[in-house]
Amino acid sequence: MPNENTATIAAVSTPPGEGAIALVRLSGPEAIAVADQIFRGQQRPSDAAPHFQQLGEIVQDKRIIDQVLLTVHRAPASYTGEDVVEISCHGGVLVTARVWEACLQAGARAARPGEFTERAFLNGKMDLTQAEAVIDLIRAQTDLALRSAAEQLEGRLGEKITGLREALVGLIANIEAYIDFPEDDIEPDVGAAFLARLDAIRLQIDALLATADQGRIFREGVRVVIFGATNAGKSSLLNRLLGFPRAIVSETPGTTRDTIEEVVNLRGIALRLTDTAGFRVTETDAVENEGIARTERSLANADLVLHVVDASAPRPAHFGRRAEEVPDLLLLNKSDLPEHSDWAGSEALRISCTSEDGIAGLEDAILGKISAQRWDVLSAVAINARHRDCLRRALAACDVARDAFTQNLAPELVAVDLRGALQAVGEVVGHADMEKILDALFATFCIGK
Ligand SMILES: Nc1nc2c(ncn2[C@@H]2O[C@H](COP(=O)(O)OP(=O)(O)OP(=O)(O)O)[C@@H](O)[C@H]2O)c(=O)[nH]1
Ligand SMILES: [Mg+2]
Repeated sequence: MPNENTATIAAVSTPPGEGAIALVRLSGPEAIAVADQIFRGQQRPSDAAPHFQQLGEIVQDKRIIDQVLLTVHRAPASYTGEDVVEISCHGGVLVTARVWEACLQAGARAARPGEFTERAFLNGKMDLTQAEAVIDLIRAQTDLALRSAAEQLEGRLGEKITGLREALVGLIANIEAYIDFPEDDIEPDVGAAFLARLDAIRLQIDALLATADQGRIFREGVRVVIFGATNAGKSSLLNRLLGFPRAIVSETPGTTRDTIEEVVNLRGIALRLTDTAGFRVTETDAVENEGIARTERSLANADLVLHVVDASAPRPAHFGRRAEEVPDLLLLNKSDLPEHSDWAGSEALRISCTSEDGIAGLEDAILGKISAQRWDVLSAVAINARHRDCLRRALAACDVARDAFTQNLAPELVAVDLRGALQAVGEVVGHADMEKILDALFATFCIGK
């Protein structure tokens, strides 16, 4: 029984359903031998030149299953770093399943989700951030998300992490020199230089941590919550921005009782729009109270709030009640009707969901608000929740190291904390081979005494 991680695996790599072609992929030491058993063409796969396609047939129990194109990639020059065989067959659901089953019968086992990419990582073909980027790339819903994932796949985040690790290793080497020579006190200017380097590292980690919101926004979209009194036209606005009648609109106040969420692509940026139950002050039934509780929860997690009011009606009693910690846009809706005198002189955007007046201006205003945030929507490096966890631990360890150093604690203690930081930073890219890098670096490191 071959080891779990070295077994030859097979999977249908294209999505299920009917298509012109489908791809069945094999990876592992026996991939080419499996292909030899089931493929009949001019050349046996084991004799075929790598990366060239050849036409042939998949045969099982002497019956032809399909005519296919087959490509052999030999280790390590393949996606997974192992021998890989790719079979492009016709895209019928049944045909594809039969080709895949033929692979299994010839000795491969069914691949788990993500197992090809996992092997690429295990074989050093990519770091963990790149493996994660493959998933993001597949799931990207907007151009920006796609670009961010593509840049991560190229290793931009990985490079930044490598830079951080090298800087930390340099610092550790520096401090360990004093462990080896305990009779030497750390001179003040050396100490100041050490702190400056440590602070530079802390700043870099901080800058990466600041991209976490941006990463969430790339992956999930900007959370935009439509809020306001009942009947103000919130659901009408959701429908207008979506371009189709998703939510029920009616003149009865309290129409929307639950939150409704939809994603729109606003010029390349995904907006996760939430329509909420309207706010009213009078005591209402339990369902409506639950709806309002949900509204409050949505508001608590919002990146941007669109506060809709009916401009033809007086200013509602709750108006201005919300604390302003989340950026919001005040929208005077129903601008097609005569405006109530309460709104005279207001600078707020005037829109009409009925006539569509002001909607283009609203889109500009939403994009303006988004670009004014800390998120730099045009810089594509962005971390995910796992990276954030590692980097937070790294930053905390650097802070402890800094305190230990400024309190003149033993250099061993400082080194332990810095190693902790190095370990945590390394986890971002999936490295734990700290000793190896340290050894390599120490080999070239001159104590200079
Ligand atoms: N004249 C005019 N009427 C509008 C406009 N926008 C919405 N309405 C009307 O206002 C009423 C309420 O609209 P909704 O979109 O259901 O309002 P809502 O804020 O979602 O209301 P609740 O879900 O009850 O909180 C409906 O009769 C809409 O047709 C507008 O721009 N102009
Ligand atoms: Mg509504």
